[in-house]
Amino acid sequence: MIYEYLLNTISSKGAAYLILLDPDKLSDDKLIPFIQNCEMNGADGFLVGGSLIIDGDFESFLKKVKSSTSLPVIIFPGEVNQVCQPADAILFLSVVSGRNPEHLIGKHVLAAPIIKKKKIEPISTGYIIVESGSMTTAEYISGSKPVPRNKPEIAAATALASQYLGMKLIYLEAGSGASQSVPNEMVKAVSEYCDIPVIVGGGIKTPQAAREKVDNGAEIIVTGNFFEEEDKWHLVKNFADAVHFKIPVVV
Ligand code: 1GP
Repeated sequence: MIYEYLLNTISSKGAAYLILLDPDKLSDDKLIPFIQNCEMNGADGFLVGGSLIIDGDFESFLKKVKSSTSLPVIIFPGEVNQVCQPADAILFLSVVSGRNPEHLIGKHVLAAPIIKKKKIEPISTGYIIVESGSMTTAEYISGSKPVPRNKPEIAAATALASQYLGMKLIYLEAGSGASQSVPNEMVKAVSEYCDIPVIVGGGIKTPQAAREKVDNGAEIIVTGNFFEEEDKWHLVKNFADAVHFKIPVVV
C-alpha cells in the first residue's frame, strides 16, 4: 500500500520527497535518465500528471515512467482521462479550497468506477490551492478561488474539515511554477491544526526552501518545474537531503 509507504517514509526519514513528472515538459530522451537520476539521489517516488496536458500522451508516458523505476508512481490527476494504468496509486483530489462542485464530487463520480476497475489505490486528498502571486493553471482550470496568502487560519480550518471528512492527506498547492511558494506560516498553521500528513508543492526552488517547509511541519515535499533544465539535475540529492532531516548526510 502506497499510503503506508508514505507514512513509513515520513516516520523513518522525517519527511518524504516526491518529484512531479509532467508529460508536456519531459521529452522522451530525457525521461529515463532523469528518473534514474532521481532514484539514485534520494527521491521517494514520482507524481505524474498536470492540470492541463497539451502535447503529451499521458498513458504512454505513464507506462514509460512505471517501467523505468522501482519507486512508487502516483497519478496526480488534472482530469478523469488521467486515471489509467500502470500506476501504484492516485491522489483522489478534492479541491477543498474552492466551491466548484465538479472538483468536489462531480469528477470523482466519473473516476471512481475506473479506479476500482483498474485496481489503483486511491488516496483521498484535500487539495488546497493557495494564492501565489498570479493565477495558476490549477486555479484557472479548476475554477476554484485560492486561499489568500495572509489567511493561514482559513487553510487550517479547511484542512481540518478535510480530515473530518475522512481525507488522508492535505496538499497545500501554490501551483506549478508559482513565483511564491506556500507561506511557511500557513504550512505551520495547517500542520499544527490537523493530524494528517501535509504535502507542500508549487514554486519550491531551493533545498533551503524545501527544508523550511519541513521545519514548519510539512511531511511531503513536491518539486516539478525546477528540474526542467538538465543542468540542475545534480541538485536532486540536495533537495532529498534537505527533506530527509532524520537521515545524516553522507558527503
Ligand atoms: C505542482 O506542486 C507541484 O502541482 C510542483 O510545483 O512545478 O512549481 O515545483 P513546481
